[in-house]
Amino acid sequence: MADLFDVTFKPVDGSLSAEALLESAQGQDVLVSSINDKLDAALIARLPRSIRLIAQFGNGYDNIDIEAAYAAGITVTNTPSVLTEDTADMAMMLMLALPRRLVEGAGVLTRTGEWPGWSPTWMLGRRLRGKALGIVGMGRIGTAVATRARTFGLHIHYYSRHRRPPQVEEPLEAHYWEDLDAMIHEVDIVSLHTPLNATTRHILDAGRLRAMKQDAFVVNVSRPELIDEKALIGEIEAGHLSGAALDVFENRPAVNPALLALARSNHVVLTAHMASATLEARLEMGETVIVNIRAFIDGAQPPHRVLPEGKGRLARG
Ligand code: 8YV
Repeated sequence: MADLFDVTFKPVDGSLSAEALLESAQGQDVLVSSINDKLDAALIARLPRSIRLIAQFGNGYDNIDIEAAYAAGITVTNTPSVLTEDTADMAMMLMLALPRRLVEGAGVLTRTGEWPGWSPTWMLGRRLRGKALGIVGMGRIGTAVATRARTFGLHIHYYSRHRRPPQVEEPLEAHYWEDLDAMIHEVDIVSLHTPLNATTRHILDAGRLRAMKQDAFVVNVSRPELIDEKALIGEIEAGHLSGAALDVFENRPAVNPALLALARSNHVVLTAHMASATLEARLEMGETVIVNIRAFIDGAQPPHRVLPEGKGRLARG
Protein backbone atom coordinates (compact mmCIF):
# COMPACT_ATOMS: atom_id res chain seq x y z
CA MET A 1 0.00 0.00 0.00
CA ALA A 2 2.81 2.34 0.91
CA ASP A 3 4.31 1.82 -2.58
CA LEU A 4 1.04 2.61 -4.32
CA PHE A 5 -0.62 5.24 -2.17
CA ASP A 6 0.17 7.99 0.26
CA VAL A 7 -0.67 6.02 3.39
CA THR A 8 -0.92 6.94 7.04
CA PHE A 9 -0.76 3.80 9.15
CA LYS A 10 -2.24 3.68 12.61
CA PRO A 11 0.43 3.42 15.25
CA VAL A 12 -0.82 0.20 16.83
CA ASP A 13 -2.04 -3.14 15.49
CA GLY A 14 -5.23 -2.83 17.53
CA SER A 15 -8.32 -0.66 17.92
CA LEU A 16 -8.42 3.11 17.76
CA SER A 17 -10.88 5.15 19.80
CA ALA A 18 -13.58 6.91 17.76
CA GLU A 19 -11.81 10.25 18.28
CA ALA A 20 -8.43 8.89 17.21
CA LEU A 21 -10.02 7.26 14.16
CA LEU A 22 -11.72 10.51 13.15
CA GLU A 23 -8.50 12.39 13.60
CA SER A 24 -6.53 9.92 11.50
CA ALA A 25 -9.16 10.19 8.74
CA GLN A 26 -8.60 13.95 8.33
CA GLY A 27 -7.52 14.79 4.78
CA GLN A 28 -7.69 11.15 3.61
CA ASP A 29 -9.71 9.82 0.65
CA VAL A 30 -9.90 6.23 1.81
CA LEU A 31 -10.38 4.63 5.21
CA VAL A 32 -9.18 1.04 5.59
CA SER A 33 -11.17 -0.49 8.42
CA SER A 34 -11.44 -3.79 10.20
CA ILE A 35 -13.98 -5.45 12.48
CA ASN A 36 -12.55 -3.46 15.41
CA ASP A 37 -13.64 -0.13 13.94
CA LYS A 38 -17.23 0.66 14.83
CA LEU A 39 -18.35 2.78 11.90
CA ASP A 40 -21.93 3.39 12.94
CA ALA A 41 -24.21 6.11 11.55
CA ALA A 42 -23.02 8.64 14.15
CA LEU A 43 -19.37 8.11 13.32
CA ILE A 44 -19.98 8.08 9.57
CA ALA A 45 -21.76 11.44 9.91
CA ARG A 46 -18.61 12.82 11.55
CA LEU A 47 -16.14 11.48 8.96
CA PRO A 48 -14.34 14.20 7.00
CA ARG A 49 -15.96 14.91 3.61
CA SER A 50 -12.75 13.82 1.92
CA ILE A 51 -13.44 10.12 2.74
CA ARG A 52 -15.05 8.57 -0.37
CA LEU A 53 -14.25 4.90 0.24
CA ILE A 54 -14.29 2.63 3.27
CA ALA A 55 -12.23 -0.42 2.29
CA GLN A 56 -12.92 -3.07 4.91
CA PHE A 57 -10.10 -5.51 5.65
CA GLY A 58 -12.43 -8.45 6.30
CA ASN A 59 -15.24 -10.50 4.88
CA GLY A 60 -17.85 -9.47 7.43
CA TYR A 61 -18.77 -5.79 7.59
CA ASP A 62 -21.32 -5.65 10.39
CA ASN A 63 -19.13 -3.03 12.08
CA ILE A 64 -20.16 -0.61 9.32
CA ASP A 65 -23.58 0.98 8.90
CA ILE A 66 -23.85 0.26 5.18
CA GLU A 67 -27.07 2.27 4.77
CA ALA A 68 -25.52 5.32 6.41
CA ALA A 69 -22.37 5.06 4.28
CA TYR A 70 -24.48 4.70 1.12
CA ALA A 71 -26.62 7.68 2.07
CA ALA A 72 -23.44 9.71 2.68
CA GLY A 73 -22.18 8.76 -0.80
CA ILE A 74 -19.33 6.68 0.60
CA THR A 75 -18.50 3.46 -1.23
CA VAL A 76 -17.84 0.40 0.95
CA THR A 77 -15.85 -2.68 -0.10
CA ASN A 78 -14.84 -5.93 1.65
CA THR A 79 -12.51 -8.90 1.08
CA PRO A 80 -14.64 -12.00 0.43
CA SER A 81 -13.37 -15.37 -0.86
CA VAL A 82 -9.76 -15.13 0.31
CA LEU A 83 -10.54 -16.29 3.84
CA THR A 84 -13.15 -18.91 2.97
CA GLU A 85 -10.97 -22.01 3.14
CA ASP A 86 -9.10 -21.05 6.31
CA THR A 87 -12.33 -20.19 8.08
CA ALA A 88 -13.89 -23.48 6.99
CA ASP A 89 -10.80 -25.36 8.26
CA MET A 90 -11.27 -23.71 11.64
CA ALA A 91 -14.96 -24.64 11.78
CA MET A 92 -14.02 -28.24 11.01
CA MET A 93 -11.26 -28.16 13.60
CA LEU A 94 -13.68 -26.92 16.28
CA MET A 95 -16.27 -29.47 15.18
CA LEU A 96 -13.75 -32.23 15.84
CA ALA A 97 -12.16 -30.67 18.91
CA LEU A 98 -15.27 -30.73 21.10
CA PRO A 99 -16.51 -34.32 20.71
CA ARG A 100 -12.94 -35.72 20.53
CA ARG A 101 -11.88 -33.76 23.64
CA LEU A 102 -8.82 -32.31 21.94
CA VAL A 103 -8.17 -29.45 24.36
CA GLU A 104 -8.77 -31.61 27.40
CA GLY A 105 -6.60 -34.45 26.08
CA ALA A 106 -3.73 -32.15 25.13
CA GLY A 107 -4.01 -30.46 28.52
CA VAL A 108 -3.47 -33.72 30.39
CA LEU A 109 0.08 -33.80 29.15
CA THR A 110 0.91 -30.11 29.03
CA ARG A 111 -1.04 -28.68 31.98
CA THR A 112 -1.63 -31.30 34.63
CA GLY A 113 1.00 -33.86 33.67
CA GLU A 114 -1.19 -36.45 35.39
CA TRP A 115 -1.69 -39.18 32.83
CA PRO A 116 -2.66 -42.53 34.31
CA GLY A 117 -1.80 -44.27 31.00
CA TRP A 118 -4.04 -45.84 28.42
CA SER A 119 -7.14 -47.78 29.39
CA PRO A 120 -10.21 -48.82 27.40
CA THR A 121 -12.33 -46.07 28.90
CA TRP A 122 -9.66 -43.36 28.84
CA MET A 123 -10.78 -40.04 27.25
CA LEU A 124 -13.81 -41.38 25.51
CA GLY A 125 -15.30 -38.88 23.17
CA ARG A 126 -18.06 -39.10 20.61
CA ARG A 127 -17.76 -40.16 16.96
CA LEU A 128 -18.34 -37.50 14.36
CA ARG A 129 -19.00 -39.79 11.39
CA GLY A 130 -22.68 -40.43 10.83
CA LYS A 131 -23.90 -37.37 12.72
CA ALA A 132 -26.14 -34.75 11.16
CA LEU A 133 -24.66 -31.30 10.66
CA GLY A 134 -27.02 -28.34 10.26
CA ILE A 135 -25.40 -25.41 8.50
CA VAL A 136 -27.04 -22.04 8.91
CA GLY A 137 -26.09 -19.97 5.85
CA MET A 138 -24.89 -21.91 2.82
CA GLY A 139 -22.78 -19.21 1.18
CA ARG A 140 -19.09 -19.52 0.36
CA ILE A 141 -17.95 -20.47 3.85
CA GLY A 142 -20.96 -22.66 4.66
CA THR A 143 -20.41 -24.62 1.44
CA ALA A 144 -16.68 -25.01 2.16
CA VAL A 145 -17.55 -26.36 5.62
CA ALA A 146 -20.11 -28.75 4.12
CA THR A 147 -17.51 -30.07 1.66
CA ARG A 148 -15.10 -30.86 4.49
CA ALA A 149 -17.81 -32.26 6.74
CA ARG A 150 -19.08 -34.60 4.02
CA THR A 151 -15.58 -36.07 3.74
CA PHE A 152 -15.69 -36.70 7.49
CA GLY A 153 -18.90 -38.67 6.99
CA LEU A 154 -21.36 -36.14 8.33
CA HIS A 155 -24.83 -35.82 6.84
CA ILE A 156 -25.30 -32.30 5.51
CA HIS A 157 -28.42 -30.28 6.28
CA TYR A 158 -28.69 -26.61 5.63
CA TYR A 159 -30.90 -23.62 6.12
CA SER A 160 -30.33 -20.62 3.89
CA ARG A 161 -32.36 -17.74 2.55
CA HIS A 162 -32.09 -19.27 -0.91
CA ARG A 163 -31.94 -22.92 -1.81
CA ARG A 164 -28.66 -23.79 -3.53
CA PRO A 165 -28.75 -25.33 -7.04
CA PRO A 166 -28.42 -29.11 -7.61
CA GLN A 167 -24.76 -28.65 -8.66
CA VAL A 168 -24.07 -27.60 -5.07
CA GLU A 169 -26.52 -29.88 -3.24
CA GLU A 170 -25.95 -33.16 -5.06
CA PRO A 171 -22.23 -33.78 -4.45
CA LEU A 172 -22.83 -32.97 -0.78
CA GLU A 173 -26.10 -34.94 -0.63
CA ALA A 174 -27.27 -31.83 1.20
CA HIS A 175 -30.79 -31.60 2.56
CA TYR A 176 -32.33 -28.12 2.35
CA TRP A 177 -34.65 -26.91 5.11
CA GLU A 178 -36.92 -23.99 4.43
CA ASP A 179 -37.68 -23.78 8.11
CA LEU A 180 -34.79 -23.32 10.53
CA ASP A 181 -36.86 -24.50 13.50
CA ALA A 182 -37.58 -27.79 11.77
CA MET A 183 -33.88 -28.33 11.02
CA ILE A 184 -32.77 -27.47 14.55
CA HIS A 185 -34.80 -30.41 15.96
CA GLU A 186 -33.12 -32.92 13.69
CA VAL A 187 -29.40 -32.21 13.70
CA ASP A 188 -26.56 -33.10 16.09
CA ILE A 189 -24.40 -30.06 15.34
CA VAL A 190 -25.39 -26.54 14.32
CA SER A 191 -22.67 -24.48 12.62
CA LEU A 192 -23.28 -20.80 11.85
CA HIS A 193 -22.10 -19.24 8.60
CA THR A 194 -24.46 -16.37 8.01
CA PRO A 195 -23.65 -12.65 8.08
CA LEU A 196 -24.80 -10.65 11.08
CA ASN A 197 -27.66 -8.26 10.37
CA ALA A 198 -30.98 -7.26 11.92
CA THR A 199 -32.67 -10.52 10.83
CA THR A 200 -29.88 -12.86 11.91
CA ARG A 201 -29.07 -11.28 15.30
CA HIS A 202 -29.74 -14.02 17.89
CA ILE A 203 -30.83 -16.40 15.14
CA LEU A 204 -30.00 -19.05 17.76
CA ASP A 205 -32.19 -17.63 20.48
CA ALA A 206 -33.22 -19.29 23.74
CA GLY A 207 -36.16 -21.11 22.12
CA ARG A 208 -34.08 -22.58 19.32
CA LEU A 209 -31.23 -23.54 21.62
CA ARG A 210 -33.75 -25.34 23.84
CA ALA A 211 -35.22 -27.10 20.81
CA MET A 212 -31.88 -28.67 19.89
CA LYS A 213 -31.19 -32.32 20.72
CA GLN A 214 -29.83 -32.81 24.20
CA ASP A 215 -26.45 -34.09 23.10
CA ALA A 216 -26.12 -31.63 20.25
CA PHE A 217 -23.58 -28.82 20.13
CA VAL A 218 -23.03 -25.49 18.43
CA VAL A 219 -20.06 -24.27 16.38
CA ASN A 220 -19.56 -20.57 15.71
CA VAL A 221 -16.72 -19.07 13.68
CA SER A 222 -18.97 -16.28 12.38
CA ARG A 223 -20.28 -13.52 14.64
CA PRO A 224 -21.05 -13.90 18.34
CA GLU A 225 -24.27 -11.91 18.11
CA LEU A 226 -25.83 -14.72 16.03
CA ILE A 227 -26.27 -16.60 19.32
CA ASP A 228 -27.99 -15.51 22.49
CA GLU A 229 -24.82 -16.19 24.46
CA LYS A 230 -26.50 -15.98 27.87
CA ALA A 231 -29.10 -18.53 26.81
CA LEU A 232 -26.38 -20.76 25.36
CA ILE A 233 -24.49 -20.72 28.65
CA GLY A 234 -27.74 -21.49 30.53
CA GLU A 235 -28.61 -24.44 28.28
CA ILE A 236 -25.13 -25.97 28.61
CA GLU A 237 -25.06 -25.40 32.38
CA ALA A 238 -28.47 -27.06 32.67
CA GLY A 239 -27.27 -30.04 30.63
CA HIS A 240 -29.79 -29.38 27.83
CA LEU A 241 -26.99 -29.01 25.30
CA SER A 242 -23.72 -30.90 25.30
CA GLY A 243 -21.58 -27.88 24.51
CA ALA A 244 -20.26 -25.33 22.08
CA ALA A 245 -17.08 -24.65 20.14
CA LEU A 246 -16.73 -20.91 19.67
CA ASP A 247 -14.19 -18.69 17.93
CA VAL A 248 -16.19 -15.56 18.77
CA PHE A 249 -17.93 -14.22 21.87
CA GLU A 250 -20.06 -11.26 22.80
CA ASN A 251 -18.41 -8.22 24.44
CA ARG A 252 -15.06 -9.13 22.88
CA PRO A 253 -12.25 -9.00 23.76
CA ALA A 254 -13.68 -9.75 27.24
CA VAL A 255 -15.14 -13.22 27.71
CA ASN A 256 -18.10 -13.97 29.96
CA PRO A 257 -16.65 -15.68 33.08
CA ALA A 258 -19.43 -18.30 32.90
CA LEU A 259 -18.25 -19.21 29.39
CA LEU A 260 -14.68 -19.46 30.63
CA ALA A 261 -15.83 -21.72 33.45
CA LEU A 262 -17.56 -23.97 30.91
CA ALA A 263 -14.34 -24.03 28.89
CA ARG A 264 -12.39 -25.03 32.00
CA SER A 265 -14.84 -27.85 32.65
CA ASN A 266 -14.45 -28.89 28.97
CA HIS A 267 -18.04 -28.30 27.94
CA VAL A 268 -16.94 -25.53 25.64
CA VAL A 269 -13.93 -25.06 23.38
CA LEU A 270 -12.90 -21.43 22.97
CA THR A 271 -10.52 -19.96 20.43
CA ALA A 272 -9.84 -16.25 20.19
CA HIS A 273 -11.28 -15.01 16.87
CA MET A 274 -8.61 -16.68 14.79
CA ALA A 275 -10.61 -18.55 12.13
CA SER A 276 -9.05 -16.60 9.27
CA ALA A 277 -5.73 -15.94 10.99
CA THR A 278 -3.28 -17.41 8.51
CA LEU A 279 -0.45 -15.47 6.96
CA GLU A 280 -1.78 -16.40 3.52
CA ALA A 281 -5.29 -15.10 4.25
CA ARG A 282 -4.03 -11.86 5.72
CA LEU A 283 -1.77 -11.22 2.70
CA GLU A 284 -4.59 -11.96 0.28
CA MET A 285 -6.98 -9.78 2.29
CA GLY A 286 -4.46 -6.96 1.99
CA GLU A 287 -4.12 -7.52 -1.74
CA THR A 288 -7.91 -7.49 -2.11
CA VAL A 289 -8.10 -4.20 -0.20
CA ILE A 290 -5.51 -2.76 -2.59
CA VAL A 291 -7.41 -3.99 -5.67
CA ASN A 292 -10.60 -2.39 -4.37
CA ILE A 293 -8.86 0.93 -3.67
CA ARG A 294 -7.02 0.94 -7.01
CA ALA A 295 -10.24 0.31 -8.97
CA PHE A 296 -12.08 2.98 -7.04
CA ILE A 297 -9.34 5.57 -7.51
CA ASP A 298 -9.19 4.73 -11.23
CA GLY A 299 -12.92 5.49 -11.46
CA ALA A 300 -13.99 1.85 -11.99
CA GLN A 301 -16.45 -0.20 -9.95
CA PRO A 302 -14.40 -1.87 -7.18
CA PRO A 303 -14.78 -5.65 -7.52
CA HIS A 304 -15.98 -6.20 -3.96
CA ARG A 305 -18.41 -3.43 -3.39
CA VAL A 306 -20.90 -3.86 -0.57
CA LEU A 307 -24.34 -2.36 -1.08
CA PRO A 308 -27.32 -1.97 1.21
CA GLU A 309 -30.01 -4.64 0.93
CA GLY A 310 -32.14 -4.05 -2.15
CA LYS A 311 -29.68 -1.82 -4.00
CA GLY A 312 -28.54 -3.35 -7.31
CA ARG A 313 -24.93 -4.30 -8.05
CA LEU A 314 -24.64 -1.37 -10.44
CA ALA A 315 -26.14 1.24 -8.15
CA ARG A 316 -23.68 3.94 -7.25
CA GLY A 317 -23.35 5.85 -4.02
C1 8YV B 1 -11.31 -11.03 10.09
C2 8YV B 1 -13.66 -12.02 10.10
O1 8YV B 1 -10.06 -11.35 10.51
O2 8YV B 1 -13.43 -11.27 7.87
C3 8YV B 1 -14.17 -11.51 8.79
O3 8YV B 1 -15.40 -11.37 8.68
O4 8YV B 1 -14.41 -12.36 10.93
C4 8YV B 1 -12.24 -12.13 10.50
O5 8YV B 1 -11.82 -13.43 10.25
C5 8YV B 1 -11.74 -9.73 10.66
O6 8YV B 1 -13.07 -9.47 10.42
C6 8YV B 1 -10.92 -8.58 10.13
O7 8YV B 1 -11.69 -7.42 9.93
